Amino acid sequence: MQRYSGFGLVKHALRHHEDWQRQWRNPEPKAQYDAVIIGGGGHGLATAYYLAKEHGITNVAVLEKGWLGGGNTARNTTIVRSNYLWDEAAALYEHSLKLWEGLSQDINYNVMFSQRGVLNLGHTLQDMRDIQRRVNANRLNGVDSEVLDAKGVQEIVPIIDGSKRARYPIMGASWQPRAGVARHDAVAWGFARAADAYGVDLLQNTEVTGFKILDGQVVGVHTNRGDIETRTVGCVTAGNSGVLAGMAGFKLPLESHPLQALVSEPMKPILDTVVMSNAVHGYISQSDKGDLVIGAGIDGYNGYGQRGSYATVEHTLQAIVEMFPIFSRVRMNRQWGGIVDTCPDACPILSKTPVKGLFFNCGWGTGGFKATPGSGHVFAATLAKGEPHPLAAPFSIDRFHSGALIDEHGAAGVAH
Ligand code: FAD
Ligand code: PYC
Repeated sequence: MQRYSGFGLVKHALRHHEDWQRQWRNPEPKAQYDAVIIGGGGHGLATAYYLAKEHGITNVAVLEKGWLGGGNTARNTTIVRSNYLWDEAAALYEHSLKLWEGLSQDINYNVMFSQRGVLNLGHTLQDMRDIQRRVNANRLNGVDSEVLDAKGVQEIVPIIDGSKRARYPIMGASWQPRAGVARHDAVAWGFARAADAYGVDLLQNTEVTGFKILDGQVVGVHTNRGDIETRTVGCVTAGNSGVLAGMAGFKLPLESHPLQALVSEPMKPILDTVVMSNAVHGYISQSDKGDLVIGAGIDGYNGYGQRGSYATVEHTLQAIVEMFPIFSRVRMNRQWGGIVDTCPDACPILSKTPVKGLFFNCGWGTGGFKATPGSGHVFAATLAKGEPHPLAAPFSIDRFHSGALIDEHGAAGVAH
């Protein structure tokens, strides 16, 4: 892996943008791998990286039907936090947050992780009771979390409308100082480059079209580039996971919905933290380029189109302008959508399946970006050992039979 000194960076900045070194190889598929990961998003790439790094399993392919990071990974609003209510979820997301804190160094790629803090606003007495409960639970689990009153919110975000005239006046917030944002495509590229350096084959434009299953054991996958043999498959396909489960002959309790985001024209620095409101349904931060990064709620219908409806954009922008009248004349530059896979309890699935050797990592819904390193880390251990990592065990599909659901609707960034 090439490391650049300060001088090297200046040299590259002055040079024409030519002869760039490829960040990863572009190999032909082999006939057989020890493990195949389906889905070249952040979670799939992180899984491949940790399989190689932590478990010495390097004869691995990541099969991606499009381009690496082109799914939800590079379509999200990049919010990273770990302030979940229940012990199982807090442990998983906090594990991830700890990995974020050393990630740029670990993969030698600047993922621009910025711990600028996240505010989850409360607008009603009931919101504030829920915030108090969640902050207490967070603190018991060693997750940094505080309750702020309205004045405390205004001190952190002076430009927010803290007046009583707002439709939903701000009564306070939860505040997680270690939370923040990261550059999403850099996360995919960084994991890709680091996995490739261990010898993992990253196969883009390679779509899985079916599974080869013999006596209840997966023995390979069919792809548009031919068949590949393997006895270990990790399926990490987010909004397409229901489709992949169908190919393997079982159903998962998932619904796929469009979720959209938008960015404004760039501005001088004005907002140095992340503000989220479930009640008015909008969240906002400012990127290092200066654009406001704004997220909406899901579109209520099911769909696989990577775009959302205009009505949702309108609703979200109303919410943002209501909280930040100062932004009322800012122009929006771009808008896009992803397909999020939502579970009934707003928690992910990290699980064995009825097919031996076939594992699923999905159901992250509207909130999986923050989990990227942690999810990859525990899923790699699960694939390597054939048994769930202790942090993954509560997220098995068995919970939908046993009733041991982990209801994180309150902590999910976007209601669904
Ligand atoms: P993806 O990045 O979607 O990767 C799955 C990959 O599988 C895709 O690249 C797809 O092409 C590939 N694939 C599918 N089918 C096949 C097949 N048959 N063969 C081969 N490849 C296949 N989360 C947060 O934590 N914070 C946020 O602020 C946040 N904001 C969001 C905002 C938006 C608008 C959206 C859409 C999502 C947001 N999320 C957020 C959720 C987050 O983006 C996802 O949970 C996370 O990125 C999922 O990562 P992944 O690697 O599992 O999926
Ligand atoms: O899970 O924090 C989150 C989130 C924010 C925006 C979308 N998801």
